[in-house]
Amino acid sequence: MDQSNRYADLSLKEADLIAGGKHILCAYRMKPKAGHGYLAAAAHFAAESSTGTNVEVCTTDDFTKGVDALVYHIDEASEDMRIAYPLDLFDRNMIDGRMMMVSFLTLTIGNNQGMGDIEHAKMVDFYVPRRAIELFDGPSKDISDLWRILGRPVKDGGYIAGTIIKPKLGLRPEPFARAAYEFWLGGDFIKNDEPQGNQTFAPMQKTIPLVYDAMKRAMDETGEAKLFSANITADDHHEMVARGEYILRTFGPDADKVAFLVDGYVGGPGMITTARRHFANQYLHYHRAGHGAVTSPSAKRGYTAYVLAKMSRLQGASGIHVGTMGYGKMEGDKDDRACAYIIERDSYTGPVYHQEWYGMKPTTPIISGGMNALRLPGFFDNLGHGNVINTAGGGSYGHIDSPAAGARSLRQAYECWKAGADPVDWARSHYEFARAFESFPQDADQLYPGWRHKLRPAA
Ligand code: CAP
Ligand code: MG
Repeated sequence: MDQSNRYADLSLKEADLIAGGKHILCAYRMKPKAGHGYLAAAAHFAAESSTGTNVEVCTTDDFTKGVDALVYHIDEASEDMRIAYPLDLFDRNMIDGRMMMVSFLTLTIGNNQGMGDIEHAKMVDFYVPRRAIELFDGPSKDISDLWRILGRPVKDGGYIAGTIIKPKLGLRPEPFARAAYEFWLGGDFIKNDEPQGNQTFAPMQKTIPLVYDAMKRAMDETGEAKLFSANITADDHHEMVARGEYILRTFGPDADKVAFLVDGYVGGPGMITTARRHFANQYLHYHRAGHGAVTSPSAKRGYTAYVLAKMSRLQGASGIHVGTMGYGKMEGDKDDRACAYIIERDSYTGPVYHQEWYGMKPTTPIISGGMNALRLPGFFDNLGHGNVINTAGGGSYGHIDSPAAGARSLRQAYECWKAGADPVDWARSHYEFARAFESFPQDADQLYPGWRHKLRPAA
């Protein structure tokens, strides 16, 4: 059934919809199944994403039609389909009237992901009006809170050198805490790896006290504040709360140095909001493990990493992994810097829409995945700044001298980039950075050909 007379209005102007402030706009790459007209398929997509189904129903009244989602732009050649969703479509909390991300997802990336007349559809950008910015939680803490704790300027406080306790799983409490201590002797920030929690071989109630003791000893020895991002991901809201409260009790006077890690893609918006609202005083670290299922360029459905990052800021993530933009081990390329810009700036034009954030706190780009000191200078060149959290697991625990040396090599890489220095020249006067060349020789050969004879002058 062609529903385009109801769920499409190509006379609508995007600028008018934005000026009106009453719609969330979504842009998709959509291809209909063979034999289906583009506009008819798009209209059905909008129907299923708002007030309709595949047939007219007798219960529809004029008010219903007033909250129809409307296709307002299509370009079949580029598979560009844009839909205007009235703000009133989206569910609101009974307790405080706020908007919720699960409603955005269930409508804009819900049933429409499996329709019989749609080959595929993937959201590539969305726009929210000012009222939506006012109604989503947004971050309660941001990187400036971490810089303050680290004794840095709260504006442009710079690079936070971090790691992930590796191996990903298998360390019992004592070796886990030792790994943390050894990194903190040189670095700023440690996160649980995304699957680490309360495994039977490393019960949280044994591991966390030892990690706190390691933090205190490292802070005493270095005279520097240290940060720990503790994983509180769990299916049950009460379990998450119990974990978070236990960790804060254990860290006691240093609880401000604890961030909470949540595996937000697999856990979903509810888990993020549990952490955001129950622990509003803690930095909320959104890990996106699993996102590749929908965000990978090879995925034709779901939404892009850019959309994921933008959604995370609305939900209140203090920081989210945005990939390594082609410099690390995960999929990505230089243009993924847009995922950083949309969450850290107050105004940015993405692939389709310009977005103003009206002062909503920024979400920190968290850079992770196969990074080490050698890969960082090129990364910073591409991004254009170093106001990020970088977590390098292999890049720290794979350094041939020690995790602390790995940490120092990361910071020296950042200082090298800030100084605009040639990394091989810089390595001559920065020992741990030089030793990163020896630690990761394949990277060194690829990134800095001829480094050996420059760094190891003939004896
Ligand atoms: C990195 C990491 C992160 C990935 C996540 C891992 O470890 O801990 O989870 O970076 O990817 O488990 O692979 P390494 P992304 O530093 O040892 O690679 O940040 O793209 O979401
Ligand atoms: Mg990991």
